Amino acid sequence: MVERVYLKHIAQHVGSEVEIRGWLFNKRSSGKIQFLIIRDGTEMIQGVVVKSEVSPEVFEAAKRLTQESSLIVRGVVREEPRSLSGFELTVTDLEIVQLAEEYPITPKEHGVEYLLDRRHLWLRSRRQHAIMLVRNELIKATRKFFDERDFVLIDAPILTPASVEGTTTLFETDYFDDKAYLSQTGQLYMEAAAMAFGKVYCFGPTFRAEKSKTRRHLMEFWMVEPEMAFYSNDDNMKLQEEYVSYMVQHVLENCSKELEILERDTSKLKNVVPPFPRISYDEAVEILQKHGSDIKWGEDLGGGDETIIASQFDRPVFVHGYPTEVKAFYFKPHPERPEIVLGSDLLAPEGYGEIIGGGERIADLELLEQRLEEHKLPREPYEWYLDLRRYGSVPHSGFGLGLERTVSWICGLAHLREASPFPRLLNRIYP
Ligand code: NSS
Repeated sequence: MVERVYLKHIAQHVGSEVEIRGWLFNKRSSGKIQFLIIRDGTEMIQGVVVKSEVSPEVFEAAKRLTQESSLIVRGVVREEPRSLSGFELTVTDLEIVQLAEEYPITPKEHGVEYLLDRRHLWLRSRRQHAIMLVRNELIKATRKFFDERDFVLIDAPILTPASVEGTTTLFETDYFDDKAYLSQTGQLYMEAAAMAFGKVYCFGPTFRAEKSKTRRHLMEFWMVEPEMAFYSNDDNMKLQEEYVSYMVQHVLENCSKELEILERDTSKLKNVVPPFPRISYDEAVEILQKHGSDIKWGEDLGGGDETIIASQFDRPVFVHGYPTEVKAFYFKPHPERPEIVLGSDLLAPEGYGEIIGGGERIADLELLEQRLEEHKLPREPYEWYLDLRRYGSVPHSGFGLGLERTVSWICGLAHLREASPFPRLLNRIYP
C-alpha cells in the first residue's frame, strides 16, 4: 500500500514511495525526461518522469498533462538540495483526474483587472498562495493572543438596526417591513459583552460603502475588535502594541518561506516590538505643516498625511487626541480638553498608515444622549446601548484592527485587494 501524503510533510518520507494528489503547476520536457512541478495546496515538488523507468502509458499521460490538470501521482521521495522544496519525486505511476482546458493564467504578466476577473483561479499562484497563508497565520496569532489573555470570543451580528461609523457608508437592506444595515463594526455589541464578560473580542466581516477608490479601502473587510471593561485608553494602547508585535513576531517565526516568496524586507518587521512611539494629534499637525501640508488643526488626517507621519518612525506609531469633531459619537472627550478625545489611531510604517482605530467610550448616560443628538442619530435603535450606561456603567475602551490592512503591511503589498481572498471593490462584486 502506497501512503497518500501531503507535500508539507514530505521530509518524513525520504526513500519511500508515496502518493500525492494535486495539480500540475508547470512542466518542462527534454524528450526522454519530463519534469512536472506538482502542487497539492500545501507545497510544491518537482516530479521526474523518466521514459525508460515507467510504463509507456504513464509517460504518455505525463506528456498530455496541461497546466492545472488534476492528477494522482506516485513516486519515490529523494532529497534534492538544488530544488525549490529541497525534495524531488521519482515518478513511478501517474493518473490524470481531469485534463484541464487551456489555463487562462500563464507565467507571463497579466493586467490586474484580468487577474481580478479570475480571482478564483489567481489564488492558485505562488504569490497569492503566500499572502493567504500569512493571513491565516495572523488569524491564528489573534486567537492565540486573546485566548492566552482570557478574552472571550463573542460574535457580533451582521444585520443591524443602526449606524455606528457614520451614515454615509451604510449598506442598506430590507428587513421584512423594516430597514437593516450591514454591520460597519461590532463595537456596540462588544461594549454590551464587555459588561457581561469583562474582556471580549469579536472577529468578523464588516461592511462600508466607501465611494472612493483607494488602495486602502475595501467594501467588505474583516475586523478584530477587543473591548475591555475598566480599561483606560492608555491600557488600550498598551494592549494594541502587545497584540501587533505578537502578530508580527508570529508571522516572522512561522512564515519565513511566504515572506521570501513575497520578497518582503523582514529587517523592517523585526523592529516591531513595544513600546511604540506615541504622538498627539497636535504634534502630528505640526509635523505635517513642517512637511508642507496645508492641514489645519481640526481636520482629519488623510491617507497622505498618515504616510508622512508614519515615515518618521521605524515601527508603528500611535496618534492620540484627535479633535472630537472628526470622531464618532461614542468617543469619550478628554476631561480637561473636551475638544479632543481619549482615542488613538495606530499607523503602520513604510507608508501603510492606519491599521487600528480605538479609544475610551463615553460611560455617562447624559453625555451619550447629547452626542447622539449632535450627530443627528435617531434615538430608538440605540436605546439598548444607552441601557449599558443605566445599569452598572464603567469606564471601558476597545479598538478595531483591520485584518486586510495588516496583511497588506506585513506582506508589503501595493494594494489591499490582494489581502482579501475575494475582494469586494468599488464596482466589483465578481467573482
Ligand atoms: O472606523 S474604524 O477606525 N474604527 C471602528 O470601526 C471602531 N468601531 C473599532 C472599535 O473600536 N471597535 O475602523 C477600524 C479599522 C481601521 O483602522 C482600518 O484598519 C479598518 O478598520 N478599516 C478598513 N479596512 C479596509 N477597508 C475599509 N473600508 C476600512 N475601514 C476601516
